[in-house]
Amino acid sequence: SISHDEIVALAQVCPTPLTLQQMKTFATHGPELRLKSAVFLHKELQIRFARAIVELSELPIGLNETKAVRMAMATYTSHLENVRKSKVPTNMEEDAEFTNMIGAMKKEGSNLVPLICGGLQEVSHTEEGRNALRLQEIQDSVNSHLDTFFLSRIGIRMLIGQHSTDGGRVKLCDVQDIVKEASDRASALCRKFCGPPPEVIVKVAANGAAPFMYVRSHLHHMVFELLKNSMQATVELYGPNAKIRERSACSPLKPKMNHLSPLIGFVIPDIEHLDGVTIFPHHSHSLSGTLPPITVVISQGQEDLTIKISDVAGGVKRSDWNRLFYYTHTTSTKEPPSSLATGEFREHFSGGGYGLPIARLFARYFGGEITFLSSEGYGSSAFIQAHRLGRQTELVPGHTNFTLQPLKF
Ligand code: W6P
Repeated sequence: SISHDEIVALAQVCPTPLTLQQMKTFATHGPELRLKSAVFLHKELQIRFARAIVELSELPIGLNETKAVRMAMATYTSHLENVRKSKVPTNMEEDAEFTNMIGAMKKEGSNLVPLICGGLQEVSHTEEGRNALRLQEIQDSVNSHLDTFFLSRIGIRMLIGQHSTDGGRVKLCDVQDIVKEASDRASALCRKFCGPPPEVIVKVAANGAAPFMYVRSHLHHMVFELLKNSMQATVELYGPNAKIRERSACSPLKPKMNHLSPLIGFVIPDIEHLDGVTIFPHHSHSLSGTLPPITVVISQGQEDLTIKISDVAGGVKRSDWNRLFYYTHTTSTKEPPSSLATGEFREHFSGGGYGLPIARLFARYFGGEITFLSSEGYGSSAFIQAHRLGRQTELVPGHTNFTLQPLKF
């Protein structure tokens, strides 16, 4: 089997990032390119597995020593060994075999995110870990190490998926349809665990419907995670069990200033009488329990597709913004009912709060970004931005030169 030194040496070989367009070409131009793709992957996957193993071995505050991370390292090591001892495909039959093998590896690696985040939970519950994570610098370091590893993982899974899915996973996307699907899924989860969901109003700019090449599941995940968060925040503020109602019930002239009401009209009651000032959300939302909607705007320009997702759920204070993207973050402020403390609820709403950091990695993987902003005391907006043209290379940790490398076919 492969030695530690051999893994470290392999990890030092520079990975070769592909562009969306190159991935598309590989997957859609017949048997000859398919074989080239297999040959490329045979070499490239070894490098990327090796890098991923080294990244796992370097996880700080003892995370690398946890059972979960050791299991992940063992999985990747076995994948690396199996690719290494497999034959470089020279015909379609051998390619089929190779494709089966790497497809099985992708399957085996499916639960790695919850596995490793479980390891992080474990560390954070030890006295040492808890103390370490209290320091912002350590928290940030853990987070950026995990970002690096999970980004590598996205790249590996993308390459495998692209080779083993008919026609590849890079496709022209109907963004409006993706938003609709993500919105339906988020609404159903919200209804199940938080309460009746707010309406989602989708606006498509004139150019928003232009052709857009991307990986549908990546975009879906980004929109879904952000909508879920906006919905949960909206329901917690305005829904049937909202805390705000208790506050609204007290005299508007004596607001509790220790926690500023998100309803400006409540803190400064007379503002409603000012000409030209629109107050939204209105008092009535908090009094009647109706939910202010979430707004999604889809637009495209020369370079970017942007999806802006806005709620009026009171906002998040700026010192908490970073925390939204921590793997240790729990999105829920209140304890979940104990019957819901595990499983699907936890996965989506409390303690399983790694949906947002992973969503941001999906955006970054092809050179995009997720930016969170908040008008504190009013609401939040998140921007998903993705390059339109598919010329952007993958972001692959360890690859320092991000300019396009010509691939010879
Ligand atoms: C909030 C908290 C949050 C996180 C992510 C996206 C939107 C929102 N809105 O209040």
